[in-house]
Amino acid sequence: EDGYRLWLRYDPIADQAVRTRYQAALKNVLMEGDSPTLVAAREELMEGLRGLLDTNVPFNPAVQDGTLLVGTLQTLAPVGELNLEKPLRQVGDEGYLIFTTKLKRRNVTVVAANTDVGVLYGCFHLLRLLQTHQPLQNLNLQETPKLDLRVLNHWDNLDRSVERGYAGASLWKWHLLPDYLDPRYREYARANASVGINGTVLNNVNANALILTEEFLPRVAALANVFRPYGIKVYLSARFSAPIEIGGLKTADPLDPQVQQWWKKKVDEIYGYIPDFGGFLVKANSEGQPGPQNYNRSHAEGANLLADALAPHGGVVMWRAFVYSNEEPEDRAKQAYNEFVPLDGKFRDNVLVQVKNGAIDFQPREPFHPLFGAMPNTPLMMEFQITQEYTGQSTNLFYQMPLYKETLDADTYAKGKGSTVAKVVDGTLEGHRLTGVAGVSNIGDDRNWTGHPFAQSNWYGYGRLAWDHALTSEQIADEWLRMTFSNDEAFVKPVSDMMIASREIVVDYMTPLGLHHLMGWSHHYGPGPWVTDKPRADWTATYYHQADSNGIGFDRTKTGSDALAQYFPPVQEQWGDPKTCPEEFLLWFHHLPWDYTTKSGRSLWDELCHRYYAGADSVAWMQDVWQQQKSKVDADRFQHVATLLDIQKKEAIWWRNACVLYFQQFSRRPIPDGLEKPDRPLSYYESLEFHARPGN
Ligand code: BDP
Repeated sequence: EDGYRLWLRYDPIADQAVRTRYQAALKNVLMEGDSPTLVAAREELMEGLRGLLDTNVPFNPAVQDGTLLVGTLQTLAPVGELNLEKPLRQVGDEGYLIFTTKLKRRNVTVVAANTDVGVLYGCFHLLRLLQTHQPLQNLNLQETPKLDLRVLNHWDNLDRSVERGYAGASLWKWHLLPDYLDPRYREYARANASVGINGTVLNNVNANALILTEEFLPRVAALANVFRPYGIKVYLSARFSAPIEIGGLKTADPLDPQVQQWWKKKVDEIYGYIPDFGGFLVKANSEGQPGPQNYNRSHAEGANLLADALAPHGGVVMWRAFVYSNEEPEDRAKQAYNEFVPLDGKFRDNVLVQVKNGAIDFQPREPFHPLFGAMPNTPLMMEFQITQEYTGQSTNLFYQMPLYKETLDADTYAKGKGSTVAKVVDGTLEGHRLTGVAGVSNIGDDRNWTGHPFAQSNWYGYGRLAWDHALTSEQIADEWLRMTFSNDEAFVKPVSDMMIASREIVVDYMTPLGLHHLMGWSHHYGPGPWVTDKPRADWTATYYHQADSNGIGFDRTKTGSDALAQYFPPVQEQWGDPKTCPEEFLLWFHHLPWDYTTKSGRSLWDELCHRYYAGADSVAWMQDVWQQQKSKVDADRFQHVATLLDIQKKEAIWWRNACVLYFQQFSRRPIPDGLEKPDRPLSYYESLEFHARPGN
């Protein structure tokens, strides 16, 4: 049991009663059509049903009681009166219906869609019902994804290193492509399709232009061919200066006709290899990457250059808003908004601006990015970071759905109450047709794909939320646990509770009360609240926590950077007053004295200590919860998770001790009674070097 099968485990259902019920409901399968996607769907069903039901389920019999009919309008039409036209009109290109009905007086189950990929998604859903032991009677499900582009962003380099990757090397074996197709490519595609992910950006946003050359394009095309039957389009990160680096031009100026011509030809060439190529993701004028500003052009002019080249082929540009100026700004949190809001309405129709969930950088907690709601004329694509750069890398159990949901459910008030970030992103607030979400992949060539066995839940959950952001964190944890480990209620409930709690626990021992950017220098592993005096102030920790003898926190109100002014008035009002600001964002927006009274009645210093200790103690609770599952989980995965929780416990104490001792220099107050004192001095924590740290 090495986790290789992810959540797509089709072992026989152990509960005899459940299995017998399913065997009666699904006796055989009627499924016509031989497109690659329908073949993939059929294979999945065959494998899934044979495995889960532990019996041979014949395909293509005459309709009888217990027949499963699967297909599109065209392939199901000859079967007779299913009346699919009207309901199918509601589900769109990727949606599907799953329902039970009577046909020729027989009880049948139907999976129907408008397209082959809709059928595939429907099959995965049906299998999920079985894997999670859901009843199959009286089904009447209608599913449509809420977002169009549901994309993974791989930060994979061409040498197979993965930026901020903690699960081994890149899956893409460029040196063996296009000839050798590693079987994992198909497994990857299956896993993505099973949750509805329909796009993948293969290479790092810090892009190497070589990916766009004829050396690499046939290799990209080979991957695209494997992914296509699973409904997955391939995209590439484009380096803005590619016309110079691989095109031999002297400039990459977006208004230069030669540059425009070069991109048009390059894009035509790409479509020659990959007829359904998705488009480009671009990081420009950000952290040293080249961009239009090198030529005094705007981000819109840069994005439109690529958009014009892609438009004839139906491709899109995902232009990242993760920018902060080369001159040190007064508050990095304000930069993206300042640069992008004036460009609203200036982007072509096939451009999405891709915005990180928060304005700094994927911290354990950030308030939603102020750009959401502030660019009504531009489709904004959400970017989440699935890989755990700032949230414990591959050693900490951190279930991210509560983080994603917190952002998606946040109210921007852009058009009055109820203008949630989710509505901005899904296009319903401003009526956008093009919508999407990106997740920075946590996948590598580790045998279990994601390093930490529970990190699989973040890949799974990201996909599920990308499909339907109305799902709850609890629903997703429940599904994933049942599919990945066990349907035993005595297992699912406590472990789900642990997953849900894990987010707040990590926040507490890393960055409680709205603190942020306290991590170790450069590798971002472990605590580094002392990080200071670096090439840029806004890469240090001291810049963000501002601790001094008076207090702690970044003043983003009018008396400080006034970043709050970028939010709509009701948000400003609530967050602008420390009394009404949610405590989880307190020190994000306010610099407060050490004796400030928090909601618990404790002083700010005591509360800070209390949070750090509560966070670290709660990891011991997670260890207990897991230990109680020993008899319910296979020994391999049980032990792997148990050991990682032991490591997490040590790391939580490390974070706690380092941060509390560091801030104590400024607060000059004792660690409250009853809390165990750190066993080493601050200097010890400051001296730690991590040569053995994971990833890069
Ligand atoms: C930061 C990472 C860096 C990425 C950058 C980005 O530290 O490796 O290149 O974000 O998103 O989180 O472009």
